[in-house]
Amino acid sequence: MLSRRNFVGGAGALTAAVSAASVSQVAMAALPEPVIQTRPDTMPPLVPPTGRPYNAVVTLNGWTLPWRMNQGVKEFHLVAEPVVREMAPGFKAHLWGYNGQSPGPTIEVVEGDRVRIFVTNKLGEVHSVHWHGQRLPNGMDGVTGLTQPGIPPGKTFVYEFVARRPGTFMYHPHADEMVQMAMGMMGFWITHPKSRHALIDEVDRDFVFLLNAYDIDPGSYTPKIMTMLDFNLWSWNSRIFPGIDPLVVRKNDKVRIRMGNLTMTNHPIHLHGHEFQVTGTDGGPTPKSARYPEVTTDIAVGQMRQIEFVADEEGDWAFHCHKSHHTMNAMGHDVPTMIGVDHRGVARQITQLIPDYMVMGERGMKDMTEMEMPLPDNTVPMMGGEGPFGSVGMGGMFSVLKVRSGQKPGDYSDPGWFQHPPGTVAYEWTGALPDAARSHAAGTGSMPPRARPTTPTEVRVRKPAGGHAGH
Ligand SMILES: [Cu+2]
Repeated sequence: MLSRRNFVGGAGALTAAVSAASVSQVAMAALPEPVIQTRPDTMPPLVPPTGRPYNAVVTLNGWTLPWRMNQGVKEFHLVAEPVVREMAPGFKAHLWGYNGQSPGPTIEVVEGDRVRIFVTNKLGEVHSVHWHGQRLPNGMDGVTGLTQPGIPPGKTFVYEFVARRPGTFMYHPHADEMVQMAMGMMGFWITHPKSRHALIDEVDRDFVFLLNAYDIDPGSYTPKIMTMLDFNLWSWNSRIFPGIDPLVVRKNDKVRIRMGNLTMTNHPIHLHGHEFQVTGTDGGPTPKSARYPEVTTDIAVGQMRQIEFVADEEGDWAFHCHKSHHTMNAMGHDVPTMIGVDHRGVARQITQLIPDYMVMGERGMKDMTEMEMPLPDNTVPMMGGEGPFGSVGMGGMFSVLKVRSGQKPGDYSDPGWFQHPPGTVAYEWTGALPDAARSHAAGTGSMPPRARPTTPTEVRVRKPAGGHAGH
């Protein structure tokens, strides 16, 4: 279990990795041994064993990179390499990432820390890492060709700077950007404040994840890197629902969620049951006078948004991107609209030729979540996850905020489905249904038409198949 490639087996194993701080002088002169994580589980917060204390974050379906202290410098070792990421149970993608995973591990430091990051390039082409949003010497900014030569395959470069301002940052390649980011290379960086900060509250739970997107044909493993807009997998930390872990909190916890968008489109992220405030952006903490309550915040391309709320309503609350195509998995995007089309006669004729032919979509597409459709190997249905009341007709950028009064402080384990108090679940009306009174007035508009149309018109539209671009 604790092999070199998989020795981050839990909080204990992480601590063992970090205690490399007590190694010999000879070893300290060498590179810190890279820590590799191959599991897609949400790891418990990495409580800092050395350096200044802070309240560690939890990376959704991810982990924090251990470090060692070397004469007052925090040393990390990132390895850029091809990885296999389980995006959901039954579906693995061949991506590029860092230290065994896409996204790479979260890096956590404290304001004022001097940080040294060794980056080893195990890709087949040049690489560099840009520390998105950080104040640092220009030559440490990681832009290939502009501020440094690309890191050649097989070589290791060193980045070193002081984490000057507290906040939430990202890291990603600035070498062959289109390809390397489409392949999943990115990660989160948290700089905790060194002392109490007027604009950075202490919270009980602090979650982080990246919004990313892939175009992987059903049955294949490698993203199509030339895709610009029409992605078919919308993911959080390279996981898609039902593969994304729930965000588990204790009732009345103060919760912070930090989300960074490294896709090619914006994502309006929506939380049910609570109002939150945006308390920080890539630029730093938001002044209190500029905060206001929201239930959705739009995260533009290349942006980070940090939201906070008190989780004071018990239940299983949906938390998702509000672009409905982004809560779909592969195969949900390029199908003609069949609503209202009666194709029973055609179906009968086709069935004589193709016995397995299925009529789909004429009542909507939710039926497809229950249909036993043969799927190619290595893919997931376009939507679906089994809830306590049946299929949840969504995939992609969707998870659940689970608020429980019985959850122990620091316990992130899944408490199961919410047990609703009697009489608090929507129910079927079985009484009589009176006819609704309907208005038949067409309305007048702001100006009367010059003449009445002589023939009544009803537009009948059948959407053409294909040619569906962008979301
Ligand atoms: Cu979205």
